[in-house]
Amino acid sequence: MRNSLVDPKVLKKRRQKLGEATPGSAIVIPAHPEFIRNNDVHHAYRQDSNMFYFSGFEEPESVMVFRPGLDPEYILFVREKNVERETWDGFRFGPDMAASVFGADRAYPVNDFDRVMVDLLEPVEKIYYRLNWNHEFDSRLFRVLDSLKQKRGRSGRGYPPIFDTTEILGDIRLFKTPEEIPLIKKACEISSEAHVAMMKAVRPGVNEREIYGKFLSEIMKRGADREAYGAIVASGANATVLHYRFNDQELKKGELILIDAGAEYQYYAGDITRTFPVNAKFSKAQKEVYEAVLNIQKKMIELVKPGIPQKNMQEECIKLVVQTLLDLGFLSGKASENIENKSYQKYYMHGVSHWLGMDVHDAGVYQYKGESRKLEPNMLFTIEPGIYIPLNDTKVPSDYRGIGVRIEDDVLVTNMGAEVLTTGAPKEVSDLEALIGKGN
Ligand SMILES: [Mn+2]
Repeated sequence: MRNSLVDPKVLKKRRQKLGEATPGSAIVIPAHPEFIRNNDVHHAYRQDSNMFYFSGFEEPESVMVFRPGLDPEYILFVREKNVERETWDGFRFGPDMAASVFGADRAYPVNDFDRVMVDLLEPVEKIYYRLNWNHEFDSRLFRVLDSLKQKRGRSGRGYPPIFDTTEILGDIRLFKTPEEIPLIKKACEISSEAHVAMMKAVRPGVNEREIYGKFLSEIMKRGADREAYGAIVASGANATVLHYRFNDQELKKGELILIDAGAEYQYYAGDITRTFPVNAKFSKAQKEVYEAVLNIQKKMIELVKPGIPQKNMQEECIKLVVQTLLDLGFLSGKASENIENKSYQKYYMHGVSHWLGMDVHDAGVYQYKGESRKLEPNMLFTIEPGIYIPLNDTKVPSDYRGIGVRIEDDVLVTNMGAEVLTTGAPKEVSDLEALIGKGN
């Protein structure tokens, strides 16, 4: 007998919160699609974050339906038990066990979805469903809606309206609960420790790919399920390519290496970037840029406290980056003009922060009732300023060209300010220089 990874009482509380926000409706969340038809190869399956957050159910092909206030209120559609298929694909709960383990009022075989769903939707006024996300399921739901319309006949009710779930579910997931925070801390801790291991492994002559392999091995060793996103291991001027994904160059003496990598632990993502010299010693130019970015990052962390509009983070970051670029002599003129004409975008062109959680770019809106969302306790996000100097930028002295620095930590808003969850990965120059290349 297997258990739910998440305490069913916790799942129930999450659904209650969902019900308060969606009276008179049915919320429909399908499992993440299974991409096994691709060359007959099975890929590691990960449940859809919303499905997992509200149901805890990890099997593919399943669907959760929640009808706040109605009976049955919480319904699961799951694969039937099948001895032969289970020999191939592993254990299945089946409807009866799924209902009792995961606390559903009713559970049906997913093959009965079309038929049962018409009856389940009959009394609701509206549906919450994420359209254009899972196309196969879209078609399935539309078929059900057609049957429903026919069943309703000329009652004047017709199709129920469909509302997008993104905001309403994101609004719940945005606030991390006491059960989530230890898992998030663990994901951050595993990620931090793997970064330290990579620092120790970095030296001239090693390939980016080997460092990436080190990361995967270190996070797996510590119980991670997978990497939380495709890691970036970028040495030299590769670091100025924001979404560098080749990870195949040899590390060279005199270059920096930028590593953006995070572990996923029980569905929670860590997201860390560190930048440091391949040969354990920053050059004068590298150190200047690095310490400038570190300074910006620390000032941004100090800004974090409840009540601050989220958009202030980006605005403050741009101000700090522009001042830094003026100090370095890479930009000229007035700070306000450079902010106005966006000249800084040549050196800094991405967002400084994103929500973090079960998804690396986690659910949750940034605008709320037409205004920037204000920070509140238990929100979790990254702070990741960077400066990237193009290799061919003849406006800057040659020893600065091709330097790319980003420093990223994961930050939880507390009642007082911020708790940095990724302090296990050093970022001070002296700490880095003492660690790099010191492994076997
Ligand atoms: Mn990030």
